[in-house]
Amino acid sequence: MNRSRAAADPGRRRFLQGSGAAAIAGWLSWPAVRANDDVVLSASPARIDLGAGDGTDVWAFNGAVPGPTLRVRQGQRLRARLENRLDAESPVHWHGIRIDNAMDGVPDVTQPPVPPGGAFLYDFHVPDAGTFWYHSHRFSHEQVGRGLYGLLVVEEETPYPVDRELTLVLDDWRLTEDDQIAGDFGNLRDVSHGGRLGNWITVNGASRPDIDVMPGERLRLRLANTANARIFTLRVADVSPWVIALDGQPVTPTTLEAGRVTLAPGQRADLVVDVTLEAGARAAIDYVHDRGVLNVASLVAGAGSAPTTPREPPPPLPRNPLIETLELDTALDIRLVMSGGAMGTMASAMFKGREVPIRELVRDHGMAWSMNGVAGMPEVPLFSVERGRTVALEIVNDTRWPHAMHLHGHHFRVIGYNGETLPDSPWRDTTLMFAHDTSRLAFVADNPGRWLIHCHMLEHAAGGMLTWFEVT
Ligand SMILES: [Cu+2]
Repeated sequence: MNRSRAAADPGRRRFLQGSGAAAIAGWLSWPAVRANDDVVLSASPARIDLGAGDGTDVWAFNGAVPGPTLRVRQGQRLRARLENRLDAESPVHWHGIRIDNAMDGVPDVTQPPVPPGGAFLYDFHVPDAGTFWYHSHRFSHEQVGRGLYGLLVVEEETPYPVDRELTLVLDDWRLTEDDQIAGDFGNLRDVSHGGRLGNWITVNGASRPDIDVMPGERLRLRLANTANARIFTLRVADVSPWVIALDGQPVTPTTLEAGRVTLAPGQRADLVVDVTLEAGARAAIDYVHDRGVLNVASLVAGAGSAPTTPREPPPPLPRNPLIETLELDTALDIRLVMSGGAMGTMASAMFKGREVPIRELVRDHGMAWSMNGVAGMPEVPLFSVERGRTVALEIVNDTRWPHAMHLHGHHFRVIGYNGETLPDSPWRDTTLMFAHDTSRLAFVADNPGRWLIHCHMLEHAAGGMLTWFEVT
């Protein structure tokens, strides 16, 4: 198989993956930074071992992929200085943090892009406890795809009652036959179809890692999907996980249906797992997809004689200080129609103030999607809303593709899907929508500033699927 075939046929290499599972040395010493003091995030090229061969050239924060896990206590202040040692502009976006607008990391919207050799100090309070992440927000489809991301863990004021917690950061790489990142970022096929799907899946930068656990212990697993486009449905076998939070926001603890949780790009889930395994037994964490099942990691029980029966259900996490009361009677009603993509019906879209036919959009501008008829970042906001008002945002997916819609600066509830009312769906910052579906979101616009709405399948955003709103 030559290099171009590997890129064109992501499935092939993926199934070649995992001739031997590697134990991660020093799993617990994964670089974590307690962010009480100032943190430096240095973005630079690095060579790391993804378990694919002799090493892969990536772009990394502090030389590692994922970058360091930043840990900060809820309500405290995080000061992180980005030092850009790349040959490209690279800001940092703090995904899911209800942040001061000036710190949101969107170039030309909330800050100037950080040039090569430049630096920027991100300095903000973290209002919500939970599992969040940070990543580049300039040419994200390339920069995140090359490895510029890490986790941000905001700890509850009172420690949650588990014995230990583990972070599991999933990624999907497109590697060539010589184990390097395929350079075909933003190619038209990826942009107009399902995004950049890779051929090498990693958990914490490793292929099929064995994760050491102790019989009888209770774990909190913090899962994050940092892939450009792959939707991960994960099955955690042989232990019965509970979900306690989604996208950083607490949910009523419930057992996972069929042991599965689906994470669209950008989404996170916090699970509680009781290690009901005998010493030496394994619990597989599998990626369930339409062509089968792929093991991506395993929990491996070490020696011990602790009880292996499940404990009582885990307690709920304390609520975060979101405004949860939605005033739907007086809400600002907004409709957002997404069009375009392969096999779509979009004939043209507005681009930089001009109506442009689809062929020209694609050929000359790399645009394949529109939102309310506009491809790419519009000059005027989708809507402007006074602070404190509820927004009801109906998103119509008039395309043949799923999308992972992400709002900056706010969490929302999906209050309806295809006309069905959803009375208690969780608070999220990213929601997965399937082809031709309509989703109704609602949130209180309580964070002043200019905020993006975009698809977190990063090729879709690069190909036009983004817009913005303003809270005044
Ligand atoms: Cu999309």
